[in-house]
Amino acid sequence: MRTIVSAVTIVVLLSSCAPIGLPPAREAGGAALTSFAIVAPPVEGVVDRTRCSVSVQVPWDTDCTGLVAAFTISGQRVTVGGVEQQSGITLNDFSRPVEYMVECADGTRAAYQVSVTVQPRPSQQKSITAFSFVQPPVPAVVDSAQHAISAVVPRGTDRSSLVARYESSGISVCVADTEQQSGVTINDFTDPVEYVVAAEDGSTQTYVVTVLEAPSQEKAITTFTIQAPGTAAAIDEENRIIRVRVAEGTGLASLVAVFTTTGTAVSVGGVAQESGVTANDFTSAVEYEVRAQDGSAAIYSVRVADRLRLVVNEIDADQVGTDNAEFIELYAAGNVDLHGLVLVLINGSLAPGQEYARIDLSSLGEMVPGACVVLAGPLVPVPPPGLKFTPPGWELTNRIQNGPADAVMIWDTIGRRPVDTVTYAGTLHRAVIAGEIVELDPTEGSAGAPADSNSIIGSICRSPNGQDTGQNAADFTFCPTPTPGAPNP
Ligand SMILES: [Ca+2]
Ligand SMILES: [Ca+2]
Ligand SMILES: [Ca+2]
Repeated sequence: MRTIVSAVTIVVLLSSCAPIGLPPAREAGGAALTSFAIVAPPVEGVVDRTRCSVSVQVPWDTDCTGLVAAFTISGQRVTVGGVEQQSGITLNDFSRPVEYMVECADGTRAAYQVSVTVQPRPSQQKSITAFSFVQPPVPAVVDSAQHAISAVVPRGTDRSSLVARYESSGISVCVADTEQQSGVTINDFTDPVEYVVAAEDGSTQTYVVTVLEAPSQEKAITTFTIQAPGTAAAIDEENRIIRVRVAEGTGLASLVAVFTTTGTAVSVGGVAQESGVTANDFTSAVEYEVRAQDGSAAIYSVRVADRLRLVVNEIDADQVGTDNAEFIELYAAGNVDLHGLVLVLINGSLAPGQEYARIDLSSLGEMVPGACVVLAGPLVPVPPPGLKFTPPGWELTNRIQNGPADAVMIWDTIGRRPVDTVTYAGTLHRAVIAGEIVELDPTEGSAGAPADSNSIIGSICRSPNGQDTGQNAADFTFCPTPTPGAPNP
């Protein structure tokens, strides 16, 4: 019986909050912890009277082994482990949950579990871990040790208005007190920019962002001429060949070039070149090396010629009956670069004579001494090593006028002067080449080459082969056997 009474008493005494280790119970009987705070550091606790618990969060650097609590109760007294507590005075070790037992005069009790948790230490992280630019999309190098960020943007980029995209472990990033938004905020990177990263703990780290413009790759020769009479030049930028014509008879062994360049230095055979000063031997092609700011180099081949040793060697303008196998044979007496040369056909029935066809020889490359090129349609066989070239439209008949007084001219579009002219079946002392306002004399000497024939097989040919005395009447004859691609008889 006594055992039963004791059990009932215990149940009544603990009718409010249950002791630690048992499920929480609702308050009853008036015993309650009504407020709870830690004195130093001063932190208010949260009292849950339903669960009979108190939770307190103290700063990360608080030593919880000896804290004083200030509290109020509804009841007579409070004990911890049997020790009566005095608000604002009694020290306790809160490194583990502490049970505050509130007792009323009537014997009812409530056990409150006080849990003090230490807030995590605020992060000190304040790194920039990635950095790039949005437009142009250029990555930057982040030097974590030096807190330096560097990027090279393409030449011509406006560095005064760039948007950076970055990743940071801090809580904020500022540039001159302006909080940054990755991928949004515009800054002027003309000079180095300081990015200040703030950590959660209030500390900061400055990164210096330096953006440089890529060095120039420019290394072009933009103008070129030679200090000599009658000079004309053409720069073939695609192939980096500069073709220069000087007056016939000009010595090539020591000529001074005048040029402009987008590079930083020009040299020939390792010798620095000064425009208008340095002389070179242009007897053969001279290689100009142009160095760019970025260190890269380009080589321009400069070819200077005082005359081009190319002649019209044979013309078959007229075949028996329909003219379906016309051809013009060109012969090189020296090395000839055909780029810039055209063959112009001139109608001598007008006064002055007028260009009626033009064949660009540029695509035929270079000829060696003794080589020949035959401009002909499909019915003209050209034995090797002769080179055949069929101009557009030459699969048709009647491409070459038969005279009287018609002419063909090799025209140098770079030097704007004739290389060789042949008037046949008469003379033509005045002709205008399309694009040129001057009248030219296609007849070398007082008489031209002979006429071709519509009734006899044959051609108009230089004889001996390739001979050029400057007198077409003397150099040409009527050959009864055409020899396209082969030496004339
Ligand atoms: Ca003809
Ligand atoms: Ca004919
Ligand atoms: Ca021939």
